[in-house]
Amino acid sequence: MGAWPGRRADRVFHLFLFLHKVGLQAAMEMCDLPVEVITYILSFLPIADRKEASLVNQTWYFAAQDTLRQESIFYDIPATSASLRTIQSLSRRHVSSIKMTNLDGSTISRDVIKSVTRYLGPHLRSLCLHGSSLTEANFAELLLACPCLTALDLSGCNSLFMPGTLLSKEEAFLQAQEALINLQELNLSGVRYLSDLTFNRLTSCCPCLAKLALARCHITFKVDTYDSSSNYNSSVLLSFRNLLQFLRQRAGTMMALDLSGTSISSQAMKSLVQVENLRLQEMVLQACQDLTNEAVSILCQHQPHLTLLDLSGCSELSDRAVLVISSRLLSLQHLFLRKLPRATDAGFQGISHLRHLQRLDVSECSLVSCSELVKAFGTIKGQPKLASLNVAFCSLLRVSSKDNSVLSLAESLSKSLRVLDLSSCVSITNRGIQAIASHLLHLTVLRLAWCKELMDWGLLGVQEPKEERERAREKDTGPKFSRNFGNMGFFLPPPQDLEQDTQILVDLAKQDARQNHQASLNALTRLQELDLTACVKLTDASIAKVISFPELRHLSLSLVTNITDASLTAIAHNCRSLEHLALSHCANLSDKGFVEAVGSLHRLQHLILSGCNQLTPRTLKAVGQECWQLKCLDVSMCSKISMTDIEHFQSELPLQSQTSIQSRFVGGADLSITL
Ligand SMILES: *[C@@H]1O[C@H](CO)[C@@H](O)[C@H](O)[C@H]1NC(C)=O
Ligand SMILES: *[C@@H]1O[C@H](CO)[C@@H](O)[C@H](O)[C@H]1NC(C)=O
Ligand SMILES: *[C@@H]1O[C@H](CO)[C@@H](O)[C@H](O)[C@H]1NC(C)=O
Ligand SMILES: *[C@@H]1O[C@H](CO)[C@@H](O)[C@H](O)[C@H]1NC(C)=O
Ligand SMILES: CC(=O)N[C@H]1CO[C@H](CO)[C@@H](O)[C@@H]1O
Repeated sequence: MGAWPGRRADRVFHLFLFLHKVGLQAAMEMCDLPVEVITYILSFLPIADRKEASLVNQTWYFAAQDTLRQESIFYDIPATSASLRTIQSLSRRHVSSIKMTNLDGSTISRDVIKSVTRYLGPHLRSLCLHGSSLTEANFAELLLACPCLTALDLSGCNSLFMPGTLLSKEEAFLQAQEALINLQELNLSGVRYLSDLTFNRLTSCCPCLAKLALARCHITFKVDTYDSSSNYNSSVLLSFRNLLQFLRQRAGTMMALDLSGTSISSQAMKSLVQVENLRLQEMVLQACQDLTNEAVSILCQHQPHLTLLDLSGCSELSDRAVLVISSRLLSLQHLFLRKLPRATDAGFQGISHLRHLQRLDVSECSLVSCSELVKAFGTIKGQPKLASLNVAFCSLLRVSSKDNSVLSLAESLSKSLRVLDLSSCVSITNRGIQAIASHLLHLTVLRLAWCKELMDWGLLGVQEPKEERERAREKDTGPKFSRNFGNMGFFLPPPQDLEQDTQILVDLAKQDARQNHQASLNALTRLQELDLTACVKLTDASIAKVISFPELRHLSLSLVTNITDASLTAIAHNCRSLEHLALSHCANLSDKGFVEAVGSLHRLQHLILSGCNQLTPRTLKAVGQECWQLKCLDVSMCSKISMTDIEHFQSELPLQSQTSIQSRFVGGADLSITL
């Protein structure tokens, strides 16, 4: 109970912080605002804050409920007895989307299902049962109670399909027909026992189906060589022929298909995309190992209206596929091309033609260089819509002297970009970061892990210190750089003599004006996630100063080994929304820092401290006392914390707490024994 005042103060603090931001100091001073006003104010807050605010007192609870109801939030309901009370309280909110994963045959699972059918069923629109061991009886009970379902996720529900009798009884079939009449989305991913027969029975209850996921289902793509007539209604196999037949019947309504992890061939693709009247908007084909450039080309030719395409992990694809996409799919809004080991920069030359693109993921394409890609996006004309760009781990380092692609990227996407992942783009320089901080003011997520060249002056938004420039020059035995070089490189400098190259010097002069933009990272006031993992050159000088973001939820400074308690306490004080904090191998952090910091970090859910060797049970104690919402604590490899300390910490946690603790190799345990 003693904890309550602090908790409440923290919540109120957040609201006040927000009020302050929107300039409503006057409102702050008035204690009793009308509910309508509180509702209005809360509607500006992120969902997590609203949930928190709803716990302050009754007035705030009602105010927050009104705003929460309007959102489609997925509520996670684990199969535990603690859920039973939650379910009852959720019923008052008319919750429409829930996730009940891993239900099994236990009494508690059955109670949870009963409770859901009773309290939530009438309002449910979206029901996820991923990985549950349901019986047909459980399933029928749930369906019967949910007359308004529009989305049903049965992914991994193998026990439901294994007997092969699903909906074979007429009564069950008629009930399902009634319950699923409005169903638009069906997820059957990972169901190993799906057969033509069960698939046909289930889908025939869903006349409005528009989105179908069959990822990792065992679909037989072989065109039947013998007896072709009897092969539709197989009770043991799910055949491509049957699926094709289904698509022919539903061509007018089907809009999205997920066939990830299947062995779809060019031949099969050809038949699929040419189904008469089929106009797909979304196609997901992750990790289809047999998918060829030819198949992608056929897809692009016959389904030019796609707005979402995911070909991540299709290892056969090369530049040809990527070029076809950017020349044909001009309506694309979301393109995911992660992990294409054969794709190179040449494939992405036309990518800026995709004017409607909102999200692009090309991470982990190991032959693609992030500077080239960044350049392609810097040339977008008109009003780009790109909101999310992920070029993480595009590791090929290609550096060009005139390269100011980060600046042009930042300038051209300044209005649209929200998410930028440059993890492991080791060629990004301090000037590049300053360009980001000057222009991309809408960023909510910025990932710069392993960008090892980043230094304090880059984050602080100041000129490169003279000594460093000189030290760098001394180190360079070969070529000399022009005096201004430190000001121009957005990527690392090339090994060539710039002073010989008059053209470059002219360019330099032109750019000078633009380069006066020097903002501190702190200008990105909307950041919710910042990853600086392994930016090893950063120290307290920048970290303690610039990491001050009221909405920051995720922060990683793991392997930023030089930071000390000064950074930790400053961050705790300036980023009170933190939920995930990773500080592994920050060995200079001490108990003193944590004892002080955790007092401001009441929202922490995940705290990663592995390899912080100075920490003792004092830190555990402070964390246990202050971080009530902690779900995961990692103190692996902390040599001064023993297994006994951890057991003690666990025993002090409240009973209903579900904190999981990672503690491998604690207390300097001998690896050979613990392994
Ligand atoms: C609810 O809490 C807020 C913030 O602490 C306070 O201003 C308000 O008076 C409280 N309302 C009631 C009814 O206690
Ligand atoms: C289907 O379920 C899987 C989980 O197995 C999930 O990863 C996937 O995103 C879901 N697909 C859709 C379209 O909801
Ligand atoms: C499968 O069998 C059912 C009844 O057994 C029949 O109504 C349906 O038309 C068959 N489907 C196909 C595609 O032949
Ligand atoms: C960071 O710490 C290492 C030793 O841990 C030291 O060698 C290095 O000079 C420090 N770097 C800075 C920028 O302080
Ligand atoms: C800034 C600072 O205190 N750095 C120290 C971090 O820890 C290493 C070794 O533990 C010291 O060498 C550094 O001086």
